[in-house]
Amino acid sequence: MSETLTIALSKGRIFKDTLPLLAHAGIVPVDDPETSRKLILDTNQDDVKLVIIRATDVPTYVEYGAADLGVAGKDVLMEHGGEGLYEPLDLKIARCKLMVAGDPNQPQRGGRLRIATKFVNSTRRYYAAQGQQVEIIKLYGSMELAPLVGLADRIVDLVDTGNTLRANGLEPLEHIADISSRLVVNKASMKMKHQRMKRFIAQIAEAVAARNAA
Ligand code: PRT
Ligand code: MG
Repeated sequence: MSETLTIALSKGRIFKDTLPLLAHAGIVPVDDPETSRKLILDTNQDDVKLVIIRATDVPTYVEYGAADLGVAGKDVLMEHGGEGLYEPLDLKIARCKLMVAGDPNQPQRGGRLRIATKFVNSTRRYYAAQGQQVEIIKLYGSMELAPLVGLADRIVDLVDTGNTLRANGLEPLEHIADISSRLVVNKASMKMKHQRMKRFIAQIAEAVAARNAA
């Protein structure tokens, strides 16, 4: 009897960078999510399916067992809170940094520093650890705009090359965390499908090691 595995992935860079790791475990999707409208993708293995969802929804699907496993950025996991999940493996893909950014020459408004971000929880924790009282403004995207139009003094966002910041006259100012994507695992699945899950995680771990040795 073979146990099925459902793996939650988001489109874009996480899907692209996870594909070679899955291939190492002998798993190849039948459809391409960038061109297919299917949300459940079959693979070459009858007992493995991929569900394609928003990056921020991956921890929720895995926590509730709608997927046995998933791949999520550490930024997303820090916001979600990791209690309901196992996080057995750093995949070392989709790497970037969570940073405070702004225009260092912009005159400070009086009062509390205002920070625009979609990473509200991580931002609150970061400034609380510094003992600094800040006002956090939740945005869902295009954070770089906020300082330009006087909505905020600073932003907290992911930075890779720094090109997006530079293009908007902003600079990285403070490093909050190094980010990479993690394999996350449903706790019940880990018990109920132990052998299958263990084998899959070992294969992915091997792929990560091989990739980073190359
Ligand atoms: O786009 P959507 O709203 O659907 O979801 P998402 O933005 O969460 O997904 P996606 O696929 O864009 O990102 C998935 C994961 O990739 C994130 O959760 C991170 O863990 C990781 N990652 C790695 C990044 C970046 N690098 C990155 N550079 N996610 C986003 N960016 C963005 C950043 O927000 C900024 O707008 O790219 C811009 C900065 O890039 P540079 O190179 O100009 O510095
Ligand atoms: Mg995006």
